[in-house]
Amino acid sequence: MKRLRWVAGAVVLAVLAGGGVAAATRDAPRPAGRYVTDDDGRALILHGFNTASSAKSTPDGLPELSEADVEREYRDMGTNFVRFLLQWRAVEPSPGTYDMKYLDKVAERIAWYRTRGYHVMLDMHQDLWGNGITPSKVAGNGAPQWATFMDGLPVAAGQPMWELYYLEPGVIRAFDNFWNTTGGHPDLMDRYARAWKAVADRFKDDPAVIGYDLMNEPWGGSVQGAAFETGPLAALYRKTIAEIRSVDPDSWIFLEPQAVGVNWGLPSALPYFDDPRGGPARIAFAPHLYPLPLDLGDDYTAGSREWTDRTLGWWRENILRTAERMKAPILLGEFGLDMTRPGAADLVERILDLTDENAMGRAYWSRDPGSWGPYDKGRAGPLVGVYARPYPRAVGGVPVRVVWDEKAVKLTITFDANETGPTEVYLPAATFPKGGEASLGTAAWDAGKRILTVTTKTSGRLDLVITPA
Ligand code: IDC
Repeated sequence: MKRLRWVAGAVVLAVLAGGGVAAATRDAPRPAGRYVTDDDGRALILHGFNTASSAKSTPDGLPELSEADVEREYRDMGTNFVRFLLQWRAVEPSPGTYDMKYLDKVAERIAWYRTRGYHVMLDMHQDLWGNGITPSKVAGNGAPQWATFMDGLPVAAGQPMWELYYLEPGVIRAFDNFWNTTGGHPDLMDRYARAWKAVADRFKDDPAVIGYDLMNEPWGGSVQGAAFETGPLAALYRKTIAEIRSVDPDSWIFLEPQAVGVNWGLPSALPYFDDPRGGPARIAFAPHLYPLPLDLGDDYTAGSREWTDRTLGWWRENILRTAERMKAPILLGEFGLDMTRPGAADLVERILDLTDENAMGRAYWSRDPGSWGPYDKGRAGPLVGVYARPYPRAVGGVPVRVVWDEKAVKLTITFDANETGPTEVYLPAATFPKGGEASLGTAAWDAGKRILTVTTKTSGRLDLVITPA
């Protein structure tokens, strides 16, 4: 039965993706060649976690997280990035009133990351619109109650997967009212954009905050696909970009496509967005990746592994094509699965290889304790070993590709050097117990942080090879 379901799902996906696949073989796009950069202009390879799903349901909207948790994460995996969940309900508890105490508590958590050299992206998270969706056990989160208008339409409880609630009339109506498809609530998108202005105003000078992910997994309600992405979603993004830029010219703005379909590898229609900042644009594309066979309950094994690998190929081609249109660097904002299932560690490695080969950043879903996360009941699970992987955190040039050859214990970073600064490489204890040696330039090893800083010549294409010391 399960097998039948994924076969059916895969066939639907193949038919839907047909156009994209054909186009992909005709003119495969080249890797994005655009990067999120730090203040010196070095390209950043962002490697980290979504933190955390718990923020969806805590009364104060903060994730269940301590500074010791951040310390442990760095010690165990050397991450340099966090996609930190915010909740609109906590930012703006009543219309036009922004909760500065909440933002101060967020700032306190950002400081835990800042002292350890992390970059923080703030993610205005939502699933199924908001906590005000009834019945409450459907796991809606994000939007405040005052912005939730279901117009008396029902939501049937007891769906087998949380995503299926997106198809319930009450949830669809809440979105239709937000996008003002109904014509009844022209103010809600402006409120959302101004809530972002308040957040940006609070964090614009925090050096650890790299940018803002404007909306998690946008859902169009009764307007779907290209009509949604080029219509109401693009309108919301333009409004929000303008509000943010009125106070913060420098932070990166991360835009997500419609989640349904694109998460499975289908093309997105998200258009190019102008960045009114003066200077090079700082707009990035931040899609998610959840292959359909796994969504349908299969594992990364046998026939479903083959379909999942095809999905990864489509996803890559379609994401690169959209990023090319948007002239934007790419961050994989979410991927993840139950790590206790067969093949799970292989899939995570495969996705880390894919993002390395295209020098994209990535954030695993999620940092929460449990079978998906790195730790369960306080103990490190299989994800920790896979995620503790050598990678260049910052590159003094434009990365072309990163290849981690685990068998040969060799990390190769190909990049076009520029004058932005040294390249910093994280080297985990398991594979580089005494640190690393660099094939080029001069290297300095920080044993405490497990970072090799390599200064190379400042121009030309380089293959920097790191092997164990
Ligand atoms: C999931 C949580 C789960 C929760 C559900 C609804 O893991 O505990 O019940 O959200 O709030 C996404 C979403 C992300 C999901 C994640 C995994 O962005 O919020 O978290 N996922 O299902 N998109 C695809 C998968």
